[in-house]
Amino acid sequence: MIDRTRVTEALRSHQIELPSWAFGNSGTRFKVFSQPGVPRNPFEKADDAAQVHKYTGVAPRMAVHIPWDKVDDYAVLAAHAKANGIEIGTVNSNVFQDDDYKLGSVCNPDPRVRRKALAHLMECVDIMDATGSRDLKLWFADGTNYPGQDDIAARQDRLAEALQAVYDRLGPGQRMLLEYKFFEPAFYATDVPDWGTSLVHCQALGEKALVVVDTGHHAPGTNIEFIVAMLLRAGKLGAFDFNSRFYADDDLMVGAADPFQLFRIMFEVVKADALAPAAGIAFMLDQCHNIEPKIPAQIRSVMNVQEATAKALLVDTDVLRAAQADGDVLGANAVLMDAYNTDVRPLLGDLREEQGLARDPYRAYLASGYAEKIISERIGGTQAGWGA
Ligand code: RM4
Ligand code: MN
Repeated sequence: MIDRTRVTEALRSHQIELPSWAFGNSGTRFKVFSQPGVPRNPFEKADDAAQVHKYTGVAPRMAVHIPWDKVDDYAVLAAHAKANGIEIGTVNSNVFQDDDYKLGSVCNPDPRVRRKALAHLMECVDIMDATGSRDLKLWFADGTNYPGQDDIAARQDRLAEALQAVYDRLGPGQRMLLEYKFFEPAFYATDVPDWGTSLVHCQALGEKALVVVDTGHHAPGTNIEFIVAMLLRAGKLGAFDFNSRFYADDDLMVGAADPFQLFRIMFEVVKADALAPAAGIAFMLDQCHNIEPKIPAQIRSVMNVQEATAKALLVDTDVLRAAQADGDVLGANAVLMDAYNTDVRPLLGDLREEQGLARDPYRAYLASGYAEKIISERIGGTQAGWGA
């Protein structure tokens, strides 16, 4: 029997972090389509992120990306977020949008470029000190396009050296999260292409270094929940970057391409009792909304994660374990599918209502008039976007 109180309590404690860049203009290398009302600075991004939290009740943090979210005083930005009911979350470094980084950042063969990249990573830790952020997220576009272009092993040594320097700079309570991506922008050998590479570096560094699983950063057909189970088992899962993709990394809304996969991932998390904030896993969205309106897309994404999580919590693990022990292949599979096929929207609606929220955050936001308000108010200035 499923204990409904346990399910709702778990859902209430689950938190999802929003990416500041989801609120700015974005696109492909072919075209960025601008949308009216898009934020012009990190403060307005925080205002929009706060709307997502206001209607969902489970998204109390916004991650920032440096330099896209560069401000003069990060404590002021943190205070602005706080006044709107949210906090500044993970600090994302950006060592991929400078001409100097053509051949890589911390893995670059040129020591001058490596020093420049490292200085940026250190600056990100300074920002964490000012915002009170716990996590530094590292994603490197480093890699090579042609065999022989650079020495694969030497690049790993340079990477390890930079990671160690950042690790040593972390203050108490701060962590670093190393993200992997199998290809793009590098097309031959990415320097952190997979969870194995990330894990090896994190294990060498110590307990403050953890792996990030970006769901869009795997080859088609990869069993992501297996990776999640392995990292949880090793105590090395630090965060998720949720999104979905049909082909390459497109940062589509999480749960849009494969809600069943998202359920399977969340089931591993639930089984490991790793849902609550105390477990130390940051459940972040890493998405861009190129053609759809941004705030509603973030709300929809949060709802998608909640729905997958609710279904994962509904798996009758006692019955499942018994079926597994009996070697009842179909019975065990049916337990999982029963949970997955449950319509959890009424349950989530009840939960929101108990918290004084609308049953459907998406519709409540649309009816609120906020979208019309920002379109009329945010006139002039430069809209935030990639590289801004
Ligand atoms: C990268 C990676 C990072 C994100 C940037 C915007 O592909 O996923 O997590 O910060 O994109
Ligand atoms: Mn990511």
